[in-house]
Amino acid sequence: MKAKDFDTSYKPSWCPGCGNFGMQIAMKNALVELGLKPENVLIVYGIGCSGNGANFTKTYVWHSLHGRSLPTAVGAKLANKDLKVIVMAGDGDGYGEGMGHFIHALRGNADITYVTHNNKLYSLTTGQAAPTSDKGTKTKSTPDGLIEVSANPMALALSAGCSFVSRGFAGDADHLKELFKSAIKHEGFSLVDVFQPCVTFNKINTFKFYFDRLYKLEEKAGYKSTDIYQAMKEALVWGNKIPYGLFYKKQRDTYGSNLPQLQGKALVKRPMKVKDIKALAKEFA
Ligand SMILES: Cc1ncc(C[n+]2csc(CCOP(=O)(O)OP(=O)(O)O)c2C)c(N)n1
Ligand code: SF4
Repeated sequence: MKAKDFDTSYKPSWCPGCGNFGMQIAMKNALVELGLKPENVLIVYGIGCSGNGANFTKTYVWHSLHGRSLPTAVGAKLANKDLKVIVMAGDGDGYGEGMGHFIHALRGNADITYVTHNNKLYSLTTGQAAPTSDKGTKTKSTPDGLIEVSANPMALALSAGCSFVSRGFAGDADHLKELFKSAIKHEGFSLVDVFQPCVTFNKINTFKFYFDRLYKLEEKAGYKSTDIYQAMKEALVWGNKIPYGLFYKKQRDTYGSNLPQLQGKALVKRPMKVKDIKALAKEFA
């Protein structure tokens, strides 16, 4: 497979320079290097500029509802455990409308990879404040500055038991590709929160903003991604310096491995006992 084998006939409609391009390239290259084919992979998208990737990506795709990409993906994985299931959603989608699903899916350690396009805004709807926007940020929806402090996806994920917690940057596509590969290979819930500059609406968190501040945890002397206390300390760092890379990883039972009814063949590959689905549906009408 080559990266272009994961392209559809549609040309991406993202603004020139958008961080979504770097993420798209990194994901396609990760799939190629993992030896995956389009038919091995389901990508569930949320709604937003990020969600429009559903039109530009040739795997199985599901363009779900805003905030509902995670339960959709968990359901798909339970039905067909042979698929690699990846979610790609906006930060507004995942940490706003979808926040409850986020915490509970990672507590359960469903075997899926969750990639967030974190541009610190609601971008498709033209730049309103998102849960990840910083306190004081002025947007169309917060003209006098945001009152709330921002949600911290790394700290939230660590405290709720996520077994793979990482942060990438759309401006470092090679590093992001490696993170995606590790996350997809990880058995359990893997989070890759990606700084994805929105060049049209976010004039603060630009590519330069991140180039000036980011340091790689993989290069930090003495950093161990098996130590949750070190990980939490780094998760709370935000300012002139900002960490990215693999914060924390720990192997534990996946949600599916604890369900006896899922052992053996994938559910979708077993013979169907119900022949007439309409009769069954009537019971719930
Ligand atoms: C339940 C629901 N609420 C609101 C909307 C309207 N809406 C569509 S896209 C969007 C913003 C998306 O922002 P984000 O999830 O951060 O993705 P981005 O566009 O930044 O990639 C909103 C609020 C919707 N489609 N569904
Ligand atoms: S509005 Fe922002 S996030 Fe959306 S495509 Fe344009 S640059 Fe990208």
